[in-house]
Amino acid sequence: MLIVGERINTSRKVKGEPVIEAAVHSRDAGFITNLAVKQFEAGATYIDINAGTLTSGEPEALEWLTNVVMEAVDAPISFDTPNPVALELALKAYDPAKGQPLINSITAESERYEKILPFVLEYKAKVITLAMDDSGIQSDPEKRLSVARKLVQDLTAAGVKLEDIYVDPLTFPIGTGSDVAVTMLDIIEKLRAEFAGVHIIAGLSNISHGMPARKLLNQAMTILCMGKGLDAGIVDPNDRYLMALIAATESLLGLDEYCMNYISMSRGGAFEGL
Ligand code: THG
Repeated sequence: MLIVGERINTSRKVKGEPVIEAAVHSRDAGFITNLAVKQFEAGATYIDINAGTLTSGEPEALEWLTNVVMEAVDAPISFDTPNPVALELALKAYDPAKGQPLINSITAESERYEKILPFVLEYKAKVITLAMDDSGIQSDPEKRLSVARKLVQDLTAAGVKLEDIYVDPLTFPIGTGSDVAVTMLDIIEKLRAEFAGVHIIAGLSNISHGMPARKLLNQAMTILCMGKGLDAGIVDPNDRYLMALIAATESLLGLDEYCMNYISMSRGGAFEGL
């Protein structure tokens, strides 16, 4: 599974404190460097950066984060913003030698689609598509699926390769309705059946928002989604138990030939104490 490390996000709180936002405000490069290095060492392929809570100054903050993360690790970046100005400034600062950038995200909302698509093409980026349009987010799985389908069709018609598209079915907190996880699993299953070559990604930590023992819900949801065909996740790679479960699940799903990766992780000590 492609792991996108979620920890550099100004909305994240540690013990109730907005520590990431504070570090971005004070341009504390050491703090951000540490988050990037720890996630990379734990197996994140992409490092997501999100400065969305900054009401003003998001573009400069995202540009600064881009430079700090590039300095810290040899990993490509996931640019997590709906703001085209912030996205452009960050992409301009980005060195493609770090790998193909990931634009997080585009939607079928007409204005957002038109503003973001040129960056996907110009920077030959991978792109996450959120299944929402001008009517908002549909709770009906068939309707949400049809928005996802249209995005895949429009993007491929515009010249984006299927393998560069990451469809995001949208993860709602389980506290907002007891059917939201089942709906999401249903959408993933149908997407996988319809588009064999597309990637499916989700911000899995959203599922537990507002709940106790969040990690358990995140872990369970990640495994359920993988069973339906999810092949990428915006997750906390520093949750060792989650990373171990992902490796175990890949073996069980036949995605890890001869369990080579599972065995080598075990030999390397990744499961010690679990
Ligand atoms: N889809 C896409 N992008 C996304 C999301 C998505 N980007 C943002 C978000 N959702 C994914 N990232 C996070 C980051 C942190 C948390 C949830 C989702 C989170 N963190 C805990 C908190 O703030 O309380 C802290 C957990 C910890 O200790 O690290 O909830 O759905 N495309």
